[in-house]
Amino acid sequence: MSKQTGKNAASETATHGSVRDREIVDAKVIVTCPGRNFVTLKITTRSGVTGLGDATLNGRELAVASYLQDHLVPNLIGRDAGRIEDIFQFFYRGAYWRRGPVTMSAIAAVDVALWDILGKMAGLPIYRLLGGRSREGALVYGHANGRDIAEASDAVGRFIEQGFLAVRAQCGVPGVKKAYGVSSARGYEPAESELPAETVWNTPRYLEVAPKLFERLRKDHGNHVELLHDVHHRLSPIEAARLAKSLEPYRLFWLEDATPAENQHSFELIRQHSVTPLAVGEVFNSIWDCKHLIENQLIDYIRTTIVHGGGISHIRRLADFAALHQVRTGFHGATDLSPVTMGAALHFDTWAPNFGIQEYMFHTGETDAVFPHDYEFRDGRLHVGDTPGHGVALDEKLAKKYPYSPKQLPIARLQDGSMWDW
Ligand code: GCO
Ligand code: MG
Repeated sequence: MSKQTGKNAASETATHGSVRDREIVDAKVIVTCPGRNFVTLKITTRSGVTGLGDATLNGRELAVASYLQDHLVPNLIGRDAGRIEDIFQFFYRGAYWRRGPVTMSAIAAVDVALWDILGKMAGLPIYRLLGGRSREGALVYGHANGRDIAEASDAVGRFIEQGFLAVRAQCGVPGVKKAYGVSSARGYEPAESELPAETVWNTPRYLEVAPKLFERLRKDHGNHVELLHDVHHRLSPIEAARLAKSLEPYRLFWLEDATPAENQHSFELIRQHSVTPLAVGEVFNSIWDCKHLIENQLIDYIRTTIVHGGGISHIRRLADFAALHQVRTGFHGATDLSPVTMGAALHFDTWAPNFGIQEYMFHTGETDAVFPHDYEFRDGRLHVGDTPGHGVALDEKLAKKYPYSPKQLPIARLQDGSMWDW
């Protein structure tokens, strides 16, 4: 059988794109750096319909670009763009080498571009293809931070003034030169140098300051705003348990990445000691990374989003599995995820019955100009538009003006020089 034809091919109607219309004739990898690097895949069908998928993996962008260009693109040409599930399986099972962030980001770009094409051919936004609206808008949280507690509290106040109902708060740690999540003058963008910046971490100092930050935030801003915090994998399980317990009086919406989760059993220890809700998973790339965490209800929110988790097709499976165990979604949405991922994620958020919250950091004006989109922030929530597909475009001419610029994420060491988790 040829790549693109099936038995019932002839009976498919032109309204939904005939098999001939849907044949993939081009797939192009576009790397651009409008303020930061992004990798985008653009798939074109014979009928001229195009779809976009994000493949950005912060600090490892070119590995995914090559995976796409050298290994996936040659397999896409001639294939039926309508066979989204089969193409996912072809690349996931067919490659023999399963999972991993590079593979899953590349597959995600293909998958999202195909869902975009499906939406455009059907004349429907993706949330309608998934099953329709479950809510009016997706609750989002912004990033407030400060060099000390007072500055962080002022920053939280500014987010509340802008209408945010949920805010993540981070502050500097006395004695630590560059604490995770605290902005430089240019705003928070962790991949800032060609080779990784070295930072030094101090757990006891951090464990002292974190509860004080939230005590102050509740005092200054009351009990109704939702507050979140990201530990960024910097604690051992027992330290994480201690922090989660000490934060209980301040009723966090979630405590994120309290400890690394390669060993999913680690979270059992945190759970035994605390009722602070837990979120994890921005570095995961498949359902297998969180199977034990979810089925044992060791977490409350799963953070794995579309770009690093194989696209809509795989993340839908993950979200449905999470729903069985009352775990909600809380997608990663830092600036290294392009507006294409944000657009696709918001369609998912609008549909998913077990949606929890969506992270929302503002992209720069340059990024927004390269990726025009129809989602918008209103009253603490992001709202998708009704443009067919995911509603995010790419200005290729403008993108060309911003060539790739090598940047890596920082690393962290302990005071004695040993490597730690950044
Ligand atoms: C978050 C994340 C980011 C990551 C970044 C890595 O919760 O938003 O922790 O700040 O560090 O996305 O590429
Ligand atoms: Mg995080």
